[in-house]
Order: sequence, then C-alpha cells, then structure tokens
Amino acid sequence: MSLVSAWSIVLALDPDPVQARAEVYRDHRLVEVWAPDGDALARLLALQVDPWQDTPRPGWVPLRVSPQVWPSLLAGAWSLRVLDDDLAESVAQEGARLALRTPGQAGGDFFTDFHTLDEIDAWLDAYVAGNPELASITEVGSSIEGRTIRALRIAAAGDDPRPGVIVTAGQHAREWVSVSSALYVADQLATRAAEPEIAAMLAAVTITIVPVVNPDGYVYTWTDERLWRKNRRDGIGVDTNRNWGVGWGGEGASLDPAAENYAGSAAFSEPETEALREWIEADDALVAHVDVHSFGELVLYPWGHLYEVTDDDATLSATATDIADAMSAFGEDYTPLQGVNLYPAAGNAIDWTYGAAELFAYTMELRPNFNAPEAEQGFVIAPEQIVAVGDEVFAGLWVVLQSAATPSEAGDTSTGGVGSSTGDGASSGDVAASSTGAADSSGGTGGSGGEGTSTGTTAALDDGSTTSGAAADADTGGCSCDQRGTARPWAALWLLLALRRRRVTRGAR
Ligand code: 0X9
Ligand code: ZN
Repeated sequence: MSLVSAWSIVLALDPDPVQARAEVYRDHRLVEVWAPDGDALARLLALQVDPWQDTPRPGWVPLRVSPQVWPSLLAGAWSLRVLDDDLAESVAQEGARLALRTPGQAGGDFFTDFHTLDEIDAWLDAYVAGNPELASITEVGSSIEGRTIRALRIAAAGDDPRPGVIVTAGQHAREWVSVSSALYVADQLATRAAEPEIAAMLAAVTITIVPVVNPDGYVYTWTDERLWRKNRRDGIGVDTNRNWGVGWGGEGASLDPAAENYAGSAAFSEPETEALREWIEADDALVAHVDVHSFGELVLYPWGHLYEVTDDDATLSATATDIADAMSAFGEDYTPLQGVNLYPAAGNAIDWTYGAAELFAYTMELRPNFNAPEAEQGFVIAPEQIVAVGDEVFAGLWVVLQSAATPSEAGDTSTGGVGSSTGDGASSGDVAASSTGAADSSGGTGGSGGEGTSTGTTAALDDGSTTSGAAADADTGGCSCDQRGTARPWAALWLLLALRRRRVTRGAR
C-alpha cells in the first residue's frame, strides 16, 4: 500500500490536524522572482508574499505566494521561476509520513524522522537518565504559552570553570532540521563519549544545547501551520531573531506585527529572548555561540545589522571559513559570509551574543541551498537528510569546540590533533563525523581549524585563563598554520586585539 493510500484510510477514520494544516498551503507556490534593484524589491515585497530569505537582497528572490496574490504577481510581468507549484503537496506528504512514524528512542531510531516537542522532551529526559554523569537539563525560562525552554548541559568530570559553548536552535519554528541537528550533536557526544578525542573535549569544555528556543512556534508548526516562522505572541508572532538588543529595530527588522521579520515592541520584549539573555549573561564561562537555522548552506558571522566589520573580523571570518570547510566535507557547499552581506537583520541573536555578551558567535544556515533541485527546496526536507545535516553541524561545531578548548598562547599551533590530521576541511569533517581512526594519535583534542582561530576565540576566556585536560595537549608542531597549512602569523595580533576589546567592553559596562 502506498503512503498516500495508507494516509487516506487514516484520514477517513480520523481527520487529523496534521493533514488539515497542509490545506493551509493549497495552491501556494514557491517561486523565485527577479527583482533587479531596490525599487523592484520594494514593489515585490508589497504584494504580501512570504520571502523565504526574509529582507532579501535584489536578485532572484525566493518567495511563497498564496493563490490570492498569484494573479497580481502574473499581472506585474515579473520574471519568475516556479520551484514548487503546490506547497500543500509537500506538507501533506510530510504529514502522511509523520502520522505513520514511531516516536523513536534515544540510541535507537530517533533520527530517522522529525519529532514533536513532547517527543523531544521525552528524548531529552531519557538522554539525561542514560548519561547522568555527563548531562543535565536546566530550565532557561518559559515561552509566551508557558512551555519550558530547556537547556541540555553536557560536560564530563573535569576542572571548572572551563570554557563553554552554547548552541541554540529552533528560533524559527519551521526550521525543523536546526532542531534535529542540535539533538543529533548531543547524541553524538554521548554515544561517542568514549572516543579519546571526544572524551578529551568533554573534559575541556561545557556544551550547552538549547534545541528549541521557540517551543510555541515549533508546536504550532506541528498542529496548524507547517511554515510558521515566529513565536506565538498574540497569535501574530514576533521574530525572535529580530528581538535581541544590539541594533534592535534597525535595518532588516520590521515594526509591523504582520511582517515575518517583526522585531517586537522592544528589545527583549519576548520571554524566549529575555530568558536566554539572562541565562547567557549569568554564565561567565561562555566563550562562543552557534545559532542554528535553515536554510541556505551558509556560515554567518557579525555584524548582521551594520555594514561594518567587527573588531574581531579576522578571527570571526577565519573561523567561519573553517566551519564552512568542515561542513562542506560531506559533499554540500557551505559558504562563510558576514551576516549583513546576506542581508541586514537588525536584532539578530549573534549580533547580541557577540556585541553584548562578548562571545564569538556564528549562525549556521543548514541545507538545502538555494540551488537545490525542486524536490529538496525549503523547510520541508526529507528525513534522510537528518543524519546527513547533523553530521555537518557536528563537524562545524567541532571547529568551534576546538577553538574554545585550545590554549591561548600566541604562536601556539595546531597542525595535529583531532580534526585536522591532514590539513584540509575534509579531514575535519571526517573526524568530526565518525572516523576516530583519523585522529592523530600523537595529538590531543586541540588540533583545530587554524590556530589563529583558536587563539582568537580562547582569548575571550576570562582573564586569559586557559583550559586544562587533554585538549591542551594538542601537537603544536611549532608552526602557526591553518587547516590548509597556511601560515597565520597574525595570530598574536588577534590575541592582543581580542583581549583589548574584552577589557574595553567590560570596562564600559
Ligand atoms: O533572517 C534570519 O533571521 C536568518 N535567516 S533565516 O532564513 N533562517 O530566517 C539569518 C540571520 C542572519 N543574519 C543576517 N542575515 N544578517
Ligand atoms: Zn532562521
């Protein structure tokens, strides 16, 4: 029996909201429209379309178009390409599959499909129960509708304080693969905790994972509107990734509540962002933040609201390049980019975690990219992608973890060690994904995607303190080299700049 006919029987017995929510998108099209300049773009966006790259730049702009708006688009003689002529179909197919799937178990088949919030909560509970020496769950805060925003903290026994890296996902409700990837990373860390380089990393850093920043929106995508983006403020929603306090309300954020990029009534007006802000401010050990989104296959870094580079541009761009290289080792093509050069997005999370909380901060935009074939477009993606994308995120995060865990002496190097044994992005991806055999047996965990990166990031540690444990034992090899073996003699300069910036910003508080 085909999936569709199986679904028809289920429907006949019990009309399901999962299917009903597909009808919301009946005859909605995903199109790319050519808007060559700012004027054309403004006219296009005035048509009440849903940009899938919100606040897009001139060029080919991906949009969801409802059947009501479709005639005006045609009447406007726009050049356009239809990528999907009925989004209800992909949502319905996904709904049919989801209705037949099993909840999945930790350590079992959990990553063969996506999961409801209840299933995720159960999985998190089982994770902590199964790894009590490694993991704990803390409540970050509550959403508008009273759901708990949970943080999973992962760290093995070791000296504290140690540097911390925070991973956030699911700010945007429809970006399910960001949530699954955050959970996958947690799963990898636990199931592979005995591997020497992972054990060393778990002893050297604390990893905090907030897999569902926007639980109300996430639940709503399961029950009502699969392509919902914002939180559920007043049923209209605020874009939490425009609600953070650096550059709030500026370019790329809207003050119109109906807009997909509505910034809210004030910076941190939303309980989801406010809770995270307090959580991050209270954790002095944090050194880096990765905010996970989909889609576009990009690694973005601050600023995202200013057409200026940051004081740490060399470090941020070099690390973003290393992250993108590591993520690209599986066949896709991730591009590093300063956020504003994608489009301005004032009030986004990483501008605040970098600019106010002084973390080295990155946004990952996961699969697909904008050139993917029709069937792979957008937020509704095949479950077979979950593990594949998770491996990419793990590989990219590994670069950040190595940077956080590596000692900060200028001139320190990292040609050996986990994740960089052959000096190219592919090796980093391989190792981070699963091939522990590729680890440099003489090295530790600290071999990273570029010692300049490591130096700069670790410089964010309180008072220049460094980590203990095996991560500090990386084979330094006496050469200041990046993953490709390129000399980075400006490492010492990065360290000085990063330390100076930290002192300056701290003094200003
Ligand atoms: O617009 C966003 O919030 C992010 N993209 S998404 O498609 N996931 O919604 C990107 C924000 C990153 N920053 C900048 N573009 N400046
Ligand atoms: Zn997003």
